[in-house]
Amino acid sequence: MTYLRLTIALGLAALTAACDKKAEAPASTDSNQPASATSSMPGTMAMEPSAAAAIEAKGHGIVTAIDKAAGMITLSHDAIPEAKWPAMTMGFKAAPGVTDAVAVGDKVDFDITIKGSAGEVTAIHKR
Ligand SMILES: [Cu+2]
Repeated sequence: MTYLRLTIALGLAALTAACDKKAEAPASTDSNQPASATSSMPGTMAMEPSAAAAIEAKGHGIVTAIDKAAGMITLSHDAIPEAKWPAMTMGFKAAPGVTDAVAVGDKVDFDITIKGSAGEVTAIHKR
């Protein structure tokens, strides 16, 4: 009796151990990849370094178009070193408080939040 139970217990333990090893295998393969930070920061890792990093910056330029319905303002802006942007003309998301505050042709100073290649003008005023 005792032997039988022991055998069963050992057998279960061996099965469990085998399952554990199989379950661990993919994880250890992953950590071979250049994801050394993954183990210390599970979950947030993917978004951290690249896409989600928003940059707050100040800019100067001229309003070339305003689309209040779309919530967009187009600015011919000077270089923005914080985002490594050269001078260019581009559209930004803008809240009504921004699109209502200025007119096409105005020289403006503005605050922007930049994510990747897109930006939102969060404040603006005529120079
Ligand atoms: Cu730009």
